[in-house]
Amino acid sequence: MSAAMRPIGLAVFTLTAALIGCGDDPAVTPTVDAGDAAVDAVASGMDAPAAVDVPTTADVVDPCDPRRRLRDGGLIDPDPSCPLPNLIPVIDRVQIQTRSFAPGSCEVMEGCTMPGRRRLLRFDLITPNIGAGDLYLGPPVINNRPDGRFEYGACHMHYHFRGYADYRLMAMSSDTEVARGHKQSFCLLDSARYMDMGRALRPGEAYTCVDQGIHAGWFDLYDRALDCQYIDITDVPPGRYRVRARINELRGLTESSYDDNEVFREVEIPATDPPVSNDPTDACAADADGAARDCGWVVDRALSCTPGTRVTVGCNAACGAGSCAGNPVVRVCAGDGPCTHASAVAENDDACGTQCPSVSFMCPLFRNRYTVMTGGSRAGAAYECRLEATEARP
Ligand SMILES: [Ca+2]
Ligand SMILES: [Ca+2]
Repeated sequence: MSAAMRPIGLAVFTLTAALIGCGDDPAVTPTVDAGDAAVDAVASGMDAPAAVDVPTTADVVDPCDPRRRLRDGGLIDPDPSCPLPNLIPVIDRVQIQTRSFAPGSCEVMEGCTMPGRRRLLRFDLITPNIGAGDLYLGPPVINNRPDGRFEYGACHMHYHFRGYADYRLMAMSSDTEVARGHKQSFCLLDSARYMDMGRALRPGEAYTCVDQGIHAGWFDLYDRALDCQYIDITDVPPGRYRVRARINELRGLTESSYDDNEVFREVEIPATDPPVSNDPTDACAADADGAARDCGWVVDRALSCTPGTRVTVGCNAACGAGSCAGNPVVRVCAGDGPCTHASAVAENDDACGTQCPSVSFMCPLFRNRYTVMTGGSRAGAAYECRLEATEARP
């Protein structure tokens, strides 16, 4: 960061964009043993390994601080006398879409769907932590010893918590299962606060894909535009059904309640697909790449800037702000809300000699609000984009 650039005070933010879950086959074997101290723990599993600050005895006073567990060699279950997390599933933004899959695509190889034209029931899955304690998993790999509860997605190049969510399509008035989704694995992280619960997090405090968890009062969002985030309904006749989502079925995560881990949402499956919209946050109807596409985007957040300054926003350490893993893209829109390629203020795929994106633009004198969207360079693909914004006087 040059001397002329400065963080935007409180507006400097770090937010981790969504990631993908696919693949039931564990590419790793459980090898964690609790004996060794993990003081030099390094997270890997993303293509850019990140150092993780593991607390020592001296700097952890709170015996319920979940981070202290890292010292004991990785993931161990929390002390039941400490405040526990409680996850609940919420289904949102249900959408029906027909799209084509190429043989050899990630989603076909990982068993989510089949080659050819397929009809999909897509939806967001939001999992708020409404419990009193933080959910903390830490890095998927401690000293290169993967925890058995994580799996490595070869197509997506990072670790997910195995079998976190299970999706079924059920008949309206019976327990008959009509269609089944892929058992979805998640990278569990802090997407945003849930209904004003919890507390604001300091920059860098939010959990990410390389140091996973969900703070109390925060939620993880799995966007419907992501790979494998659907039930394939190609062979399902039109009619009314119920979508069922269950989380943490195997209780691999310790919660204060398991009775609230199932949710139903009624859906109408029409005979033909609804008209295609121009919403850039819709999932892409075919394979799509690059920053100019108008599908498969995730709205990250809206921000303010100081009119007349030059704003640089991105997730690219080489350009001086933020960091990324995988291969993301960013787009900046004027005002609050998403925008298309034609109306974008700026967009970028790769910058400063890396696959991480960064853009610069003048903060308009008449309108000081902008919205940042992110996505995988290949629509639906895994990425992590920890955005930061800086302002410089021209
Ligand atoms: Ca629960
Ligand atoms: Ca990129």
